[in-house]
Amino acid sequence: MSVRTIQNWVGNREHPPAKGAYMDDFGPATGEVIARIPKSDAEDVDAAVTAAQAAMAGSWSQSTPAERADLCEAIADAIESRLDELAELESLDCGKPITTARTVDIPRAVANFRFFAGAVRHDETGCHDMGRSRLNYTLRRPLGVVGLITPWNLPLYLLSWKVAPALACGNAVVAKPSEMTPLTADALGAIVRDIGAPDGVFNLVHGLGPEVGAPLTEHPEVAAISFTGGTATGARVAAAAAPRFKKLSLELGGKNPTIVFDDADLDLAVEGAVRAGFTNTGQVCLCGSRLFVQRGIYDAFVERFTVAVQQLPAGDPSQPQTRVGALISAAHRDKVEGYIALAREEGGTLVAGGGRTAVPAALAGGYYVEPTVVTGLSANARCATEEIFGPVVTVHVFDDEEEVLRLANGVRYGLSASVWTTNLARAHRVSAALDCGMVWVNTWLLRDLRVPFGGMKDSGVGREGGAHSLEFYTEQRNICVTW
Ligand code: NAD
Ligand code: 6OD
Repeated sequence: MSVRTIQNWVGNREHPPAKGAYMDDFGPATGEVIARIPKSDAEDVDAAVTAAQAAMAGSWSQSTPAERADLCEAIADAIESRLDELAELESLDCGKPITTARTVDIPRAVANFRFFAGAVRHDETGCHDMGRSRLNYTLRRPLGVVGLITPWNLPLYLLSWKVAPALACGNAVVAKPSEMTPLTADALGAIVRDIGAPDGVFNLVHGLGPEVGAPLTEHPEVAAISFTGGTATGARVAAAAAPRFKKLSLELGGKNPTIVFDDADLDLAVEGAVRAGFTNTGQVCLCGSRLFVQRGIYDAFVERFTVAVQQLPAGDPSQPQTRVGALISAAHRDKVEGYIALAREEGGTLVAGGGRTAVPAALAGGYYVEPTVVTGLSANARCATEEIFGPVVTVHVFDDEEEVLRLANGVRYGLSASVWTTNLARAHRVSAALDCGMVWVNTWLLRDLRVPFGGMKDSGVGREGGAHSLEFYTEQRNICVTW
């Protein structure tokens, strides 16, 4: 395979890094180098911010919501027309199953741009009539230059989840995608140029977190940082942004419970728990990696769940039937394998997986771990409370609502949960008592882009989606008029 070199995007032009340094991008399916990417630094961040500032000083600041909606729709159309190519790029860069990339990642990137085009077309702001010739009305104003920092697990899906509302609201963007999955972000740079977006509204700087993400966060001309990634990194970003009074959105890690009650529809619950546990090879912040099953159905459920997990087609991400692909890197595979070893030390029993997935010789250098199920661990064990972010689910028994709520809420994270029951009153009661930002009942990761998306505790601060994103990417100005 030929190894291509990509560049940063600054002012709609491919922009080599100032110091001329590059780094390797590895393909998780084979462990081979698939691209060379800029190893940028603060100088490159500066160039991108300057281009973004120039855009804000030019015609972009006079653009109307309808014009910006048209721009977002043009980006959506362009992504959609290149769906197969972008899905292949995402699968190659991320090691994710091609079917996941085709049916989830790229369609969602299209949906993000279309959704926020619609959102700004239909946006309404407040008007408060005080009577006696006194009136307040509220304007939304773009923030200016915004910094968007994203992770590797859903590269274009999560990047577009930030770029679309930022542009739709009239900001200029400096994006910093994960150094491990730069390729679809690069493609987005070309799309933005090709559709004729004004120079500088979308800029992209590749490189490492401390060398690009940190200077972007600290940059005095960047008004807001929207960050999605790990909790430890989020804390560093928050510490850098806070003294500069930047607007900050943090979407961080999770250790999400899947809770199955005795009265659940078993077929639905098994299928849902498998999907929640192993989608994207367990590398979704929302994955249900702690499975709590009520005692009355525990044995039957675990048996069916284990068989279903063992039957998951795992291995070559390029095969359409594959459901569990490669992990993102050798270091991440080592981390996941470390947790599997720890599960044994902590007294767990591996009832499925635990080893490396058997793959063809051509993929021998790739980063594969079998879908793994662990039973018999205390719900307080490290494997059951720390984020593993891989294809590993721990299963625990519980007796009643009070116990499962205590266990489910007993971790530092609070992102999401799924609850499986046919008792409607219980569904509402338990959902209201869970300490997390999102609860799915008898489903998982069913997304409506209008709803508040985000977590509490160590899973983040703030919400994305619908009006929440419009709120984040604008400054509201109240105007009080008398006459
Ligand atoms: P990460 O925190 O290592 O990296 C995320 C991004 O931050 C990358 O672009 C990275 O280069 C950058 N970065 C690293 N150090 C930085 C610094 N000092 N300043 C600024 N930026 C810096 O996370 P990851 O390994 O890429 O992603 C996996 C993590 O992301 C998991 O914990 C997962 O749960 C979380 N995640 C959360 C959500 C959510 O919506 N809550 C979504 C996806 C992933
Ligand atoms: O669906 C979304 O909007 C979203 N932000 C998903 C995040 C998944 C985390 O890995």
